[in-house]
Amino acid sequence: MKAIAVTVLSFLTAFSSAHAVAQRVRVNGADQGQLVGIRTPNSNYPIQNVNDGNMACNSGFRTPVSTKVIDVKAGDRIGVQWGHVIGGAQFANDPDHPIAKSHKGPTLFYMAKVDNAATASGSGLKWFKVFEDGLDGSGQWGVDRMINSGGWVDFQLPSCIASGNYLLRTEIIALHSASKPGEAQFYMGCAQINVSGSGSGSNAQTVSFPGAYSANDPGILVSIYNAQGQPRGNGQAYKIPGPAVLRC
Ligand SMILES: *[C@@H]1O[C@H](CO)[C@@H](O)[C@H](O)[C@H]1NC(C)=O
Ligand SMILES: [Cu+2]
Repeated sequence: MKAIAVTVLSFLTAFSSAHAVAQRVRVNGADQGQLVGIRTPNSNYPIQNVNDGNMACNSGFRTPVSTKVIDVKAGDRIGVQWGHVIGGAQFANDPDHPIAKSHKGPTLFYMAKVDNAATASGSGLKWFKVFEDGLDGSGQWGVDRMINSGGWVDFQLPSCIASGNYLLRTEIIALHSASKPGEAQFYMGCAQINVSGSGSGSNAQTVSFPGAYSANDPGILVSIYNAQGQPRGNGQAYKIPGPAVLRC
């Protein structure tokens, strides 16, 4: 029964391309506009190789790429909105907007200091994690909460962040087929922000993209299905990939 349910699920998702792209930013609830201050790929397909050279910010961006750098303050609530395609839904009542419900997994944010967020490449940066939302005790995932919020994932910018330009990396890891190596799906995008505040910086643990993840990390090579075949976790705590979240 479980095997059948899982097979049908992966069959359906393989043919519906029910993926997503990050495409809007909001600051304390104020929507900055579609594709403003964020680099959004034309293709909504995931990256599946954790060593892909574009794991930081994705590639194949819709042009012209926004030159906007969004001003924020340390302590602000920053959100990014995901959608099935650029513009949101692909058609009226699109069941795969903001992403297919099968695509259970965590949502994450990382930041990296740059000189100029409008022009900085995502390569070679030192990223620290500022948010993660995985599996809760009721079997709901970060992706479920993202869907329930109309595609938005918000977090509070830590108060100790030093002022300056940053790339803000938003990520979803879809785990519906992740019991097989190389089948976890990574979706990401980078917003361009300028933080003002009196923070002195932090000694957060930093990682590289690619480099932060390994294909057999327990949160990447994992079955998320319970004995009934439901995607509510396998009975063990789900371990979100990457470093610990920065605490000020
Ligand atoms: C960043 O914000 C500060 C404080 O508002 C401002 O003085 C500075 O010009 C901004 N820098 C960029 C590159 O936007
Ligand atoms: Cu997909």
